[in-house]
Amino acid sequence: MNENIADRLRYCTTLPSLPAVAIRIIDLANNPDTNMAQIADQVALDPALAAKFLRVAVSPLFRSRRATTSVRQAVSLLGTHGAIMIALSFSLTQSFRNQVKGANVDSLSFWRRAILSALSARVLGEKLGLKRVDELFLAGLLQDIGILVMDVVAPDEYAEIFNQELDGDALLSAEREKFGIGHDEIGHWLLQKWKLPKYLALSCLARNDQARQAEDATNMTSCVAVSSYIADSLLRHEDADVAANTARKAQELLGLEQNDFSNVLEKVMAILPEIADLFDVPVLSTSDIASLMVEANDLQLLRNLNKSGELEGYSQRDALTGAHNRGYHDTVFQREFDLATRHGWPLSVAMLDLDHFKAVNDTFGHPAGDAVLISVVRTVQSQLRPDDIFARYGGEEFVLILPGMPLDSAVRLLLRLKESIASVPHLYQGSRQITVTTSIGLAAHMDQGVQFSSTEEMIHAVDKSLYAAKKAGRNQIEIWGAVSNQK
Ligand code: GH3
Ligand code: MG
Ligand code: MG
Repeated sequence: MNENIADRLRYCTTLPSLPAVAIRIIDLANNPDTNMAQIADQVALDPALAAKFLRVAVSPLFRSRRATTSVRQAVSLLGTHGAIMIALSFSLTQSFRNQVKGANVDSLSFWRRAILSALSARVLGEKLGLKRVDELFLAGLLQDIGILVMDVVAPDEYAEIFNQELDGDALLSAEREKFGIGHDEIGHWLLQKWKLPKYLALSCLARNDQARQAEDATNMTSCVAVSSYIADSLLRHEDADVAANTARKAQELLGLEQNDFSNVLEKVMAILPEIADLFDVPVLSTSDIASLMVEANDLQLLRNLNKSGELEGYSQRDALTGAHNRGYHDTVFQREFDLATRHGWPLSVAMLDLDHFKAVNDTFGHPAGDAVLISVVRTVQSQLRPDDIFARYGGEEFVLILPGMPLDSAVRLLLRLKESIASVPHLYQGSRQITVTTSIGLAAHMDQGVQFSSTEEMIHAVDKSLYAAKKAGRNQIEIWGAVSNQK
């Protein structure tokens, strides 16, 4: 540890200390023979804590509809482990909020972040089916506790950094630059000193990739890391980069796909008001929560609208082929593009243009051409997922929107589509067989380092790639970025 800070910590007389009740509860936590009655007795000694317990037991975290009137009942409902974690969450929060009053960091913004991380860590754990979700709550809550320590040992210098409201990573690097150490290591040191279980202390280092790997961290630590990114993105939700980074981390560290991830956000938002109230921390205003709910719901809502066909009164379908029409395409493309940009989800878009289609008309007649168009649409649609959008863009040009699909999967899908279009003998008047081939241009947004600035820019790229596919001899796929078509 940085010597200067280590000295300050050693001689600091104003470091937050553990409240008596927390010390006894940590002892209970470290003793495998602890029983529920012992915990209930400790909690009952502290009337404020006991009152919290009764409220937690009926909160949405535990979804209990049983009226709980005694601390013993509450403890048995929460289980030994749950009760210990809840007791520590409250007693530590309470004592810190009372003790660290004189310091300079904006304490409300600290606790706001702590509560968001705690709840997010817990909800992530539930989503992943982890058993120790109460521990996750406490781990999320305490992961940035080192901030309060830095604030006590170096009040003026530290507040200067903290009150800039940087996101988690930026804060850590600003600390390292100024003090040679980050609040993550200091928190880790403090929780060890307090003899909290090792995995709780380790949660302070969750955001540090190297420490996480070196310490042989569990899924729990990764949940805590992602919870901290979620807190960043909820507190700075107008910043699309932060949101995109969070979704990426959830994917990278926990393998959470976009739908699961938006469920997590939805759930956090739904429970947040009550938890914030329990901890007496005004986390976000009601209107903030409302707008966040809208963002988290965007995707689901869009999907539902797709299914019920109510998208803003558009007539969605092309009369000849039954594919989606251009107007519908434009609306959906814009929404999917915005969602992908905000959350960092990949979005692949392809444009398909049938080859030498004029010749089909000239050879077999216009009605035969129509029949081929219908048959091509049917062939493609039968191979798509429910959320994919296949729209007729113009005459014999189609656009395929593939939400959440990275480039390599899109290439595989399009190769299959290209082959099946070419191999289907499109029937006309029951007997005439017509075959056609397709040229395809493809681009992926928010994948492999490619990010377009607008739908126009993206569709232009797709169109350019299609043109390159035609020029290269037709019946092939060109990928934006992979060839010399980027001018
Ligand atoms: P390529 O794309 O390979 O360069 O050649 P192409 O012959 O397909 O050229 P282009 O895309 O310029 O021509 C499109 C043709 O598609 C012209 C038009 O007659 C035909 N077409 C457009 N819409 C329809 C339609 O609704 N029904 C029929 N039968 N033909 C259509
Ligand atoms: Mg064309
Ligand atoms: Mg054509």
